[in-house]
Amino acid sequence: DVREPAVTVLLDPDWASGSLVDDVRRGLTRTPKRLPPKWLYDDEGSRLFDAITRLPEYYPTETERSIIVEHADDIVAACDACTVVELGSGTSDKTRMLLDAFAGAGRLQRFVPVDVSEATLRDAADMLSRRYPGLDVQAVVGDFTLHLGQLPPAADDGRRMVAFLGSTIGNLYVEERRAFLGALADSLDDGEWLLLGTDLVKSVDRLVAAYHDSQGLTRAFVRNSLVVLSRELGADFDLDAFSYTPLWDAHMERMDLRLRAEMPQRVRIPGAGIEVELGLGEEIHVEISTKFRIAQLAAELDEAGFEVVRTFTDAADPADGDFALTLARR
Ligand code: AVJ
Repeated sequence: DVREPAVTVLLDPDWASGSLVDDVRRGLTRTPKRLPPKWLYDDEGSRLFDAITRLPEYYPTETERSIIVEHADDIVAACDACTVVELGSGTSDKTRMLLDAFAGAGRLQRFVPVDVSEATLRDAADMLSRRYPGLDVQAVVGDFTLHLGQLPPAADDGRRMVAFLGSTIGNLYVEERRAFLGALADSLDDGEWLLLGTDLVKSVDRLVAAYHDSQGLTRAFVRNSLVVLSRELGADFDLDAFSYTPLWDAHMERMDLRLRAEMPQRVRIPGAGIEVELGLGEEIHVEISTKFRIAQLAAELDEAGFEVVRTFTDAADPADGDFALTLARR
């Protein structure tokens, strides 16, 4: 029996416009200028990101997929969850392999995809309801930085596993990451689970190549943030006057993706009611992509109230892996 998915909308209808205006006002009037990466994913940005994940230089997506393929059964066997929550679920593409493993073990009762895009979420929820007859799909239209306290409970007083894949956590600054992990731990009960995907520190050459691809897709993806501001807020950026400069921050161990003004300019952003000045060479920080070390990650999880149970990577010695999937228990 195919069950109709339930969809709970936690975002206000004007969430996108309201928080874009707030973020632009705050981000472009501070020094250095900064735009939060969530605004990269409009339709065009999502399409570009999808193309990036298929580039030979961009190893994280395929590597994470291979770890899930290899270890989905181990993950299911190592935890006792019957409900899977996925933060930033999108099309739930990689998660399907995980859900297959839970279903194969007879333990899949409820799936809770959480995403800001209602249309994508409804499509994914319908698809998954048909794929797993009897599965209780409780989709949540929400922002995982705002709504962790309102996640649906596990089915039948069981336990949940929150999957946060794709190294999306690497987009958060250190203090945001600490707040996020703390809030996530607070939102779970003792004994519930986290499955966290993180990209690992590796050679600078490979990291830079992954964010400076030869086809220019990453540059287009990062520049699209200015296109979004032009369309949504009427901003008059001179788009051709920005160069893309990805750099490896060796101290913070993160890729730092910025746009640099190659001509000084004054930009009007009527939708946000501001005008901003950009000096020659001034940069807008668009995204960070933090790379992790397994021991440091375990320490951060521990500090947030999680205990690492198992770490899966794509290498025989986890320390040599390109990407990690960490299973942790609250
Ligand atoms: C989706 C945040 C994991 O940081 O690698 C890819 C985004 N930005 N290329 C990443 C991204 C530029 C990606 N995450």
